[in-house]
Amino acid sequence: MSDTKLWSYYDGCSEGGREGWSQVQLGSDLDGAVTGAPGMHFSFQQIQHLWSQFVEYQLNYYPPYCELEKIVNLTTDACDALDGRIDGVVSRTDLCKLHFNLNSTIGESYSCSKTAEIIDFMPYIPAQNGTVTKEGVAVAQEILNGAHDNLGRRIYMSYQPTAQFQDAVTSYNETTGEYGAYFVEQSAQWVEIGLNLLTNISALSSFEGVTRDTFRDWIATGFQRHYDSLETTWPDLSVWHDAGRKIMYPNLSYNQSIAELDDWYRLFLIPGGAHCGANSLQPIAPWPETTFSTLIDWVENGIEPKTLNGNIQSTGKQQQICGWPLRPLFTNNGTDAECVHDQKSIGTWKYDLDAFKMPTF
Ligand SMILES: [Ca+2]
Repeated sequence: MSDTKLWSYYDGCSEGGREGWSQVQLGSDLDGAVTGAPGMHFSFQQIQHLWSQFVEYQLNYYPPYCELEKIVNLTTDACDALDGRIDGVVSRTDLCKLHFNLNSTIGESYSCSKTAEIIDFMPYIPAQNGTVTKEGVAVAQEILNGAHDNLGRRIYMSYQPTAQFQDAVTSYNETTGEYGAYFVEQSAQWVEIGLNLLTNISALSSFEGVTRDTFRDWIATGFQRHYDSLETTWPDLSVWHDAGRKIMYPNLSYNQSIAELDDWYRLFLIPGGAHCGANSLQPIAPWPETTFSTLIDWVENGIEPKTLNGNIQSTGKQQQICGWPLRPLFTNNGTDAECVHDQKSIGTWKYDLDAFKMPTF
């Protein structure tokens, strides 16, 4: 009888990423896990999906989606070179956040054919033409600023600049020719069923009576009620890690704790990627397609994944993706790729969710 070890792995993305984290946090017997774009922080994520619509409600402006897409494309154009290489890929959204002013997009013209060619999940919207308005930019800016409560304290972070404003999709009234609210269905149901405990299938359909504080309170309620199931932010991974240490390393500095984590945990942010797939708006961006074999090599053969291999689908070329906290930077007219440490950029990824008194790791 041989005593060959049977290895056990997990690989999933989005809700599958959250479920992978759930297994890790519960101390499963997995030897390794790939958890992409995990939908953990569940109570935050669901309410975040409603925030863009609430911004439009508060500012009383419902932009045609084409206007928001134009803002995204102009942002991509303006921030492309900040990473050192003009290739239509914004590899440094952190620098974009630090240096780009959305107001520069006001007055630029946009034109789109009907909805299906913009985004597949949207309701029918006819062809759209116009110019980017200051109202549209105000909506985009408020979304990117992230949710804050009535006193201006932060509730949650937002998407990186150049991300599509999918949560801000508006509906089109064929009778009046006007644009209006379009609720993200899963989140609208979450409020009524997950938080308000209505037993029939219902969904939020109006923001009447809702304030910024309501968003904070929705999150707090969801956090308390679903912490041991959907929230998936249990921070003590010591059972899984089997070394009696906490993931947060509370006695170490941020960069020291990252160095400790490097032994058994890596984070890779994919430049120009979309949610669990390549991004049609940035087609020359790398997408990791061999992550699972990289994990196996790390676990079984001790090959440390300092970078993650990315494949550029449109060209078939390879590009190495930097491991956090290092950030990509191209030099020598875009021909040489580096992974650099940039404390100011790292700072743009850290938030204090001071609207809450509970710990919000
Ligand atoms: Ca670029």
